[in-house]
Amino acid sequence: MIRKTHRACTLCEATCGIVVEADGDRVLSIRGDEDDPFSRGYICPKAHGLKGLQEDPDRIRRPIRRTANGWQELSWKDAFAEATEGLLRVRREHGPESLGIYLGNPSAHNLGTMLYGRVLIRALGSHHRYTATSVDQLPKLISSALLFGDQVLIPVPDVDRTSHLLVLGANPLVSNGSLMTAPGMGKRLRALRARGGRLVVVDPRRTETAAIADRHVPIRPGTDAYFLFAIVHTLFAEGLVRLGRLEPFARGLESLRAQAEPFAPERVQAKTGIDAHVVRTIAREFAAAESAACYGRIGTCTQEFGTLTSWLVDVVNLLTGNLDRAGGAMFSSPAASFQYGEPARGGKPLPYGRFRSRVRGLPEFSGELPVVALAEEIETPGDAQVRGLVTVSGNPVLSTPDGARLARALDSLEFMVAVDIYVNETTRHADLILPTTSPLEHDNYDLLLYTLAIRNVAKYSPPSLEPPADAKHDWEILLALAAPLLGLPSDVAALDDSIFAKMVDGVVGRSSATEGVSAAAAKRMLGDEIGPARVLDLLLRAGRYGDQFDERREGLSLARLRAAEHGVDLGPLAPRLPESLATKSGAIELAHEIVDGEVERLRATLGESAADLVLIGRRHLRSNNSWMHNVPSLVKGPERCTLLVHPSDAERLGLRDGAPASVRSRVGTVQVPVAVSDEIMPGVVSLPHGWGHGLEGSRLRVAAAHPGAPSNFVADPEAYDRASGTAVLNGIPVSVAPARPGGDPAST
Ligand SMILES: Nc1nc2c(c(=O)[nH]1)N[C@H]1C(S)=C(S)[C@@H](COP(=O)(O)OP(=O)(O)OC[C@H]3O[C@@H](n4cnc5c(=O)[nH]c(N)nc54)[C@H](O)[C@@H]3O)O[C@H]1N2
Ligand SMILES: Nc1nc2c(c(=O)[nH]1)N[C@H]1C(S)=C(S)[C@@H](COP(=O)(O)OP(=O)(O)OC[C@H]3O[C@@H](n4cnc5c(=O)[nH]c(N)nc54)[C@H](O)[C@@H]3O)O[C@H]1N2
Ligand code: SF4
Ligand SMILES: [Mo]
Repeated sequence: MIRKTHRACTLCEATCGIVVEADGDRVLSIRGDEDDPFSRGYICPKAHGLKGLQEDPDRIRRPIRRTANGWQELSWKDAFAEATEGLLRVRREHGPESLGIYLGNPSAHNLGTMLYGRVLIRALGSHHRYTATSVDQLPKLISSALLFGDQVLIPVPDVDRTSHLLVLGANPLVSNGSLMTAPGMGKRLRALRARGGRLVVVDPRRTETAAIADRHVPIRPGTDAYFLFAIVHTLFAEGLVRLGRLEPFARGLESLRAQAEPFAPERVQAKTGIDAHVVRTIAREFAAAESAACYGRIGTCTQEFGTLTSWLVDVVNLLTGNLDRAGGAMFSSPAASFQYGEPARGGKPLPYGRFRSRVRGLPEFSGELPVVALAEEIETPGDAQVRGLVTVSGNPVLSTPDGARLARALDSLEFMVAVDIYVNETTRHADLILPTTSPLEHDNYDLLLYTLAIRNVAKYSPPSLEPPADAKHDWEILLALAAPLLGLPSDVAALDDSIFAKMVDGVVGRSSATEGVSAAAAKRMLGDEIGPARVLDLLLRAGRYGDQFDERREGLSLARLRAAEHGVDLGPLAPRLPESLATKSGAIELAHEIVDGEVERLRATLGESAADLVLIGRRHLRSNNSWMHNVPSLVKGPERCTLLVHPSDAERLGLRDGAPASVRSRVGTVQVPVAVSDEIMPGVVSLPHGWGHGLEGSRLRVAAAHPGAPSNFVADPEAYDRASGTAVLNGIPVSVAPARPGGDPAST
C-alpha cells in the first residue's frame, strides 16, 4: 500500500517540508511540500539523498562487533551486554573520569538524541563530554550567554523584513542557513533586493551568496573582529550610535566606546585587507538603513577570535537600534523549548570555566569541553585519562583538527562503542557499532532549530517508513546504554517513565501558562506511550502557544500538530526584550572580563604580520559534512574536493589547474587537485572538509571511489579561540607546492 507522509528534511538546518511516498519499506519519491507554510516547496538536491541513504547497502542495520576476522553481526541482547560490560570494566578499573563521550551534528536534528543524549551523558558521570559544538557555534553560545544571560537566546536576522543584510562568514545560498532556520534563502535574498534592500557579504571568497550581493568585501581570514571593531569605532566617532527602545536596558556602553578606540578603520586596514573608506561606508549604510541585520556564521566562529567576533556581530545590531526590532536581528518564540517558564530572577551564573580540561586547562562551557583537547586527553597518562569512549552520530576523525592523531588515539582506547549508521573513518575504530533507525524511519520535531527560525513555525514529522522489526531508535539505544551505568535494570520503559515524571514535575507549574494544572493531571493527559513524542506533547502544551492541558482551548498539542500535516505558521518574529533577558542585572551586559581579555589580546596583535598563505573551508550543495558521500546521486559529477587557488598564487607557487598539490601545515600534509580561480582572494586557499574517505577499515564503497582529502588532517588542535576553545578551522597557516608524483601521501 502506498503511504504518503509530510515531514521536514533533517539533513541541514533549513527544515524544508518534504512529501515522501513509500510502499512498505521502499521510498518511491521525495518532493518539496508546496503547502508547507515555511518552505513553500523549496528543497535542495540533498532531500533526494534521503532515498539513497535509505537504500544504501553499506548502511548498518544490525549491531556489529569487531573480531579478528572483521566485523561480525550480533543480536541486540548480546550487543548491549558487550557495551555494558566494556563501559563498566573501564569504569571499574580506572574510575568514572576514564569514560568520555562525543556527540556529533545529526544529534541536533534528532528529537530523540536531543532529549535523551543528556541522560547518557549524566549516566557516564564523567567530565569528558565533547560535541561538534566546539568545531561550530560554541562562540555564539558564549556570546549570547554574556550579552543576554542565556546561551540559547541567539538573535537571527529578520530576513523577510529587513532592508539591509550584512553577512560575514556564511554562505546561506549553499549551506541553506545556519543559526538561522530559513528554507529557500535564495528566494528570500532575491526578495530582499527586489524590495530595494541591500545585501553585503564579507568573505574571503566570492561565494554563491556574494555573487548575488550588492557588495562583496573580501576579508583576510580571521580578522573579522578588527573589521567589526572598526565599524563600532566609526559608529561612535560619527555619532551614529542609537540604541532606541533598548537604550535603558544596555550596560557598559562607555567601556565599549573606550575599547573600540584603538581600532580606527585606518589602523586595521593592513590586517583585514579592507580599505578604511569601505569600512566607513558599510558602517554608515548599516546605520542609515530603515532596518538592518548583521549576521555571522561558521567563518566567524571557527577562527582565532571566534567569541569576540560573534559578540561584535550583535553589538553592531544593538548599537544601531536593530536588536530585537522588526527587520533587525530578532529572537524566535518557539512553540516548544527546553526552557520552560520565565527567566530565573537575578540571572543564572555563567556556565563557564567551572572545570577545565585536564591536560591543557581549557574551560568548559555548559558542561562540555572543547574537542581540540580530546586526542591529548586520550593519549596523556594520569588520573582521568580517557580510556573508554562513546560516539553518537559523530565523525570527529574527519571533522575535528588533526584527525590523523585522533585516529591513532582512538586505536589506543581500551573500549569504544559507536552509535552510528556507517563504518566510517571514526567508527572503524570502535569495538562495537550500534546502528539506529534511518531519518525516515522515525518521527521528529526540530526542537532546537525552531528556536533559531526566522518565523515562528512548528511542524511534526511522522515516520515515513515502517522500520525493520528489530531496528532501534537513537533514543532507545541511548537509554539502554544509560540504565546499567546508572545501576538500574536494563528496562528502557521504566527508565523513560521515571525521567518523564521528573520532566512533568519540572515543567508543569513553572510557567504561568500551566498555573493551576496538577502534574498528575498533566501526566494522565500525556498518556503512557514512552519516548520523545510524549515529551514533545508536554513541551508543546506547556509552551507559549500551548493548550495549557485544556482540550477546550485552542492551543497547540501534539495531536493538533499531527493534524496540521504541512506544519503551522505562528507568525513573524516578535520582540522579546527586555522580558527574556536572563543576566544578573536584567540588562544587556556589554562589559565582561572574558570580553576584556579578548579585546586586549586583539589590540596586542594589531601590529603582528599575517601568514603568507592561509587555508579556509567551503561547502557544496550536494555535500553534507562528512557523511552523505556514500549516496551516488550526491557524489556524481566533477570532483568537489579541490583546492581553490587565486591565479596570482598559482603562478607564484607553480601550481597548475587540475594538477595535484600538497598542502602542508604544522601538523600534517594532504594532496588535492588544484582549481585555479579568482573567486578566492590572493593569499588564501580553500578546501572543503568532510572528505578523505580512502582510509583503511571504512565500509563506504561509493565514498571510497570519490575519496577526496581530509582537510582536517592539516587543521591544528593547538590553534583555537582562547575564550571558547573552539577550533580554528578557517585561517590555518599552510604552504602549498606542486605534489611530487607518488610523494606526500595523505597520512594514515
Ligand atoms: N575544516 C572544517 N571542519 C569542520 C567544519 C568546517 O567548516 N571546516 N564544520 C564543522 C561543523 S559546522 C560541524 S557541525 C562538524 C560535524 O562534525 P560531526 O558531527 O563529527 O560529523 P558529521 O560529518 O556530521 O558526521 C555525522 C555522523 O553521524 C552519523 N549519522 C548520520 N545520521 C545518523 C543518525 O540518525 N543516527 C546516528 N546515530 N548516527 C547518524 C554518520 O554516519 C556520521 O558518522 O564538522 C565540523 N568540522
Ligand atoms: N550543502 C551543505 N549545507 C550545509 C552543510 C554542508 O556540509 N553542506 N553543513 C551544515 C552545517 S553543520 C553548518 S554549521 C552550516 C554552516 O553554514 P555556513 O556558515 O553558511 O557555511 P559555509 O558555507 O561553510 O560558509 C562559511 C563561509 O565563511 C567564509 N570564511 C572563512 N573564513 C572566514 C573569515 O575569517 N571571515 C569571514 N568573514 N568569512 C570567512 C568561507 O569562505 C565561507 O564562505 O551549514 C549547514 N549546511
Ligand atoms: S536545504 Fe536541502 S538538506 Fe537542507 S533541509 Fe532543505 S532539502 Fe534538506
Ligand atoms: Mo555545523
